[in-house]
Amino acid sequence: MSPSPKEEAAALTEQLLRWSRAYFAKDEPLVPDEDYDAAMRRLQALETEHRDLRLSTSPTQRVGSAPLASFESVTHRRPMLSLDNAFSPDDLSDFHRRVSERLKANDIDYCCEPKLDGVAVSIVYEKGELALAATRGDGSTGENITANIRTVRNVPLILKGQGIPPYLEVRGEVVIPKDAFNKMNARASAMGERVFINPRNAAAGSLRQLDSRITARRPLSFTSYSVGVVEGDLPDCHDETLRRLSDWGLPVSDYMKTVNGLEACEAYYESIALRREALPFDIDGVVFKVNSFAQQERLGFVSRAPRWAIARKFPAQEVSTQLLGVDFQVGRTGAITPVARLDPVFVGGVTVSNATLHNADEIERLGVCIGDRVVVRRAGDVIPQIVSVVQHECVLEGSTRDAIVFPDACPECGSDVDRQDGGAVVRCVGGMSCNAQLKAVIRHFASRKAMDIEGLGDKLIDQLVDGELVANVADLFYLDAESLSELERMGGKSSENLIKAIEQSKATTLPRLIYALGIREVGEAMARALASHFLALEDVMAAPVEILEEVDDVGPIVAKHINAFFSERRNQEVIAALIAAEVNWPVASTNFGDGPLAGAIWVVTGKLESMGRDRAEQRLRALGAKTTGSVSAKTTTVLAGSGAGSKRKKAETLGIEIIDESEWLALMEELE
Ligand code: I6G
Repeated sequence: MSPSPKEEAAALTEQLLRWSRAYFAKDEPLVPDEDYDAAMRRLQALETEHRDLRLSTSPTQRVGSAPLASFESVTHRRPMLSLDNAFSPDDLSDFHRRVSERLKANDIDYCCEPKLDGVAVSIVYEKGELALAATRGDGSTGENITANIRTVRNVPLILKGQGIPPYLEVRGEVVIPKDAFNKMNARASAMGERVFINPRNAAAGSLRQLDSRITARRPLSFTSYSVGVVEGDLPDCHDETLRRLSDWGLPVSDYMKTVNGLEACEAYYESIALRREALPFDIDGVVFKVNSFAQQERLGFVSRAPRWAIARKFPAQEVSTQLLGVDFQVGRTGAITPVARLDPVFVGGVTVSNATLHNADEIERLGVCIGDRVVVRRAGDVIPQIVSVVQHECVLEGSTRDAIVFPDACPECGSDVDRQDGGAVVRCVGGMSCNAQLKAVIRHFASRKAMDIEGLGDKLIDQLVDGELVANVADLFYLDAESLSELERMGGKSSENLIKAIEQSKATTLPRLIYALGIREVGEAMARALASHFLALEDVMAAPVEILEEVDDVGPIVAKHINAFFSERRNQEVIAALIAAEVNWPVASTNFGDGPLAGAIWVVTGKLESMGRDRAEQRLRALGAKTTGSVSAKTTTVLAGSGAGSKRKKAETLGIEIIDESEWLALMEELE
């Protein structure tokens, strides 16, 4: 007998919850995405047909709901406090001394966690069901963002397991992981939409949406870091409590560790500081908490912060300084970028004297003028940026507060400029007759991830272009050692080495070549997607806009850029000249199952830093490998990302080769 709609909906709900828990909480997908999507569509259809089956806890309710007029206020039953900060080893040892003195003990266990740079929220579960979510606000009163939090994929709508308190308030941080942020911004820019300044702003902006359907499209992720009001039983220490939350399906930090004493806290701080750049999300320090709740209670609070916790902050990534002036730089697509000249400041571990101001829109958004005191942010390897104006003041002697005026002509070649996107982007129309554009094009073409021509540095490119030895990228392959040796600081040996490096670069791959061409908005990932979709350069070149749009992540704007690039006669001539110079790449097989990994069976597990698992599997399949979701004796290799669990263990037991992400990326470089 076939199940009733109610039974079918219940079974689908249970299955979807189990799958999504495995995917989001444990990072171990149980089924392919297509199966998940099909089950979700079936449940949506059932709920549309039978309205009474649509429960607030249904997995279908994550897609967002009709916009709110405004957010209601929520008074926190227990205030959401802030944390005291430690900015130096001395501050941390003072904290430990205070704790030890008050507890009259030296032997103190601390639970350590990275401090996520996101948005603090409180989520209340009543009888195990998500009932209310609120922002921190001023600590006493926040905003009701329940509809938005429901859309965050790793926040369970219902808790599972035993011993769940009837009333449980969980507190934690909502962030957007760095990788997802970069993809989201790349997509936004390909679609011609506004990009976000950093992951924290993007997370905050996403939670502030009155329309939760918009929030649902943002890659938000929640990590629990403590509990608030709890009616029911919990363990008697912090780390056990977090483990209990995790058992109930709530995400907690993978990096949590309990240590004993001050030295171990310092070592934890150092180890996280070293891994900071490689972590999947932005952090601004680490938090140390006295682990025992009894000891926490004895320590109590001082003003608005607990005495039992401290945030040891990393050196500032944001500092303020004076904007001294603005230069205009011409990039490889002719875009003229305003670059701020700053009074040098030490930020994020280096001295910064320049920062990007992006474009005219950004200058208007910031309301910044020359002479203003501005906040500069430097995170990781990204170009420092100005995030806000502190105050409109002018301390430059004898000068006034000057508006930033875009040039009417290209500052490099004097060509006219074209104003696009409502004036936000100003572009030199000079093309390759503008030496600044030509130099930038060659720099990109020769760069490591493109054609990888070793030894072709900026100074040399300047000389090649200024001396009219090179007028396009193909000309590089027609240089000879004799003419090179006449250039400044280029002896016979260096010239020969460069010619050798240029010669070696001819054997390339299709993704590298597509990336090297420097098509607007086509980064490495998109070049790979184009290559694996079309397999042959001629097919990418001939593809109309509609066909290009079928490729992963290629939106209408990028499709137009790609099509326009290959329609340009000059570009066709340069590509013909590259091929005539014997630039070559392996021709991809259309028959998956052939290729360097033919016969191999791969399993991809855990979290990858550089891409999603789907994309990694696609790349393996394009090389002929078969990919499966579970490890068996037939598996040949397991690619284990961070947090890989049972699959890794099983592979170890079976003696199957396990490789990590960096080894895998190196292998891909070699094989693709
Ligand atoms: O802002 C915070 C970030 C991380 C916290 C926090 C935390 O624990 C890992 N813990 C507490 C208790 C508070 N703020 C108040």
